[in-house]
Amino acid sequence: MSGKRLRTVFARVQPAPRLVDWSLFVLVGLEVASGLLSFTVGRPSGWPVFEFHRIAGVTIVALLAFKLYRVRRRILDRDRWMPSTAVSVLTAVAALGALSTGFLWVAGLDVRIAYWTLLSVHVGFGLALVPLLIAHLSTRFRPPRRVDFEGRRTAVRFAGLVVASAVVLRLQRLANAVLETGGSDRRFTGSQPREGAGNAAFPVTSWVADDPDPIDRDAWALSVDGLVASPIDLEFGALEPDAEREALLDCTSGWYTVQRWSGIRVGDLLERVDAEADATHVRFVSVTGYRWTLPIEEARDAVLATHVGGERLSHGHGGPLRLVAPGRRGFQWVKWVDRVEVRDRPDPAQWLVTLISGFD
Ligand SMILES: Nc1nc2c(c(=O)[nH]1)N[C@H]1C(S)=C(S)[C@@H](COP(=O)(O)O)O[C@H]1N2
Ligand SMILES: [Mo]
Repeated sequence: MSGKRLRTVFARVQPAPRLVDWSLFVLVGLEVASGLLSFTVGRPSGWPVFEFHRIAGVTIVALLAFKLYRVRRRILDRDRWMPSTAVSVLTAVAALGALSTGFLWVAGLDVRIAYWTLLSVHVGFGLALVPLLIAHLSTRFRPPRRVDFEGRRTAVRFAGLVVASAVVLRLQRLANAVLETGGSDRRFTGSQPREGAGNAAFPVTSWVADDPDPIDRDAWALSVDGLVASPIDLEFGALEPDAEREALLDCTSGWYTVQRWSGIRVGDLLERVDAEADATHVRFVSVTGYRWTLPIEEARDAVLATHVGGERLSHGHGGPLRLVAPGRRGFQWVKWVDRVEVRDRPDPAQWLVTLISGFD
């Protein structure tokens, strides 16, 4: 097809500019929301969050193609540059960065860029896109017009676009399976396997910046307190580790590992201190202040591990004691635990605390 023909076809099929722009805005918002939400999903029943995120990502590619085609001269023609063009270009770069890393990740590329996994870079682009898109929108704001959104044809076209995106994703998955890329043995979360047993089998990961000095086991003690009849301080030698549990750790940076963890069952610990009747939650606190809270029934079943794959937990993996919370994402598996606090309510502030605990 000649360039001219292509342009005519493009001009004919492209939706109204405001429809494209506002759809992009809404879809990016939904992507940021579903991407962040996906961080909290660790059980297979939550798969729709991930599928939605992927399908909407493909839909954005199509809409962004229309958009970039439409504005190409404003960007390529230097005489038409305005101060706001810089913001527009940066917004496009962040969007293309998020899309390309997302697609390479889905296609099975499993590489690190400096310290970060490809998936973490994707998250970085996505988060950078939020302020850029808001700035871009404030410089180039055009209110949505009813006429651009009305009509059956618009609705049908849009539905067609979404269906086409889902089909593209299916074909992509088929290609992964046929080509046996790293894309085929991943979890529903997109995470890729790290095989083997023990400390060396999987990476040491920090959620943001937690990096405490190695802990001296002889100076360390675990305190169990809060809504309990008899709080205790347990030295390492007094832990009596006798529980064992196979559990899957799934990090939001895109890898998972199945390990045999051993240590103490939190339920045994709670019996030992005699948790009170109105207790509903259990908070696990790290020496760094990092913390996470589980509902008490779930907590009973969790393990505070001293060992992984038969080896003493290394410092990097949270030794002397770390939380093993099956079904939860990795960032909730608190490392370097030195306090267990029985409570009668959840802990919304934990979200903020996990982000800043590494800075002092
Ligand atoms: N105290 C503390 N616990 C933490 C973290 C952290 O930064 N600080 N990182 C979490 C994250 S994001 C993951 S994926 C797991 C990683 O455990 P690993 O380093 O043993 O692989 O620990 C979690 N526990
Ligand atoms: Mo993680």
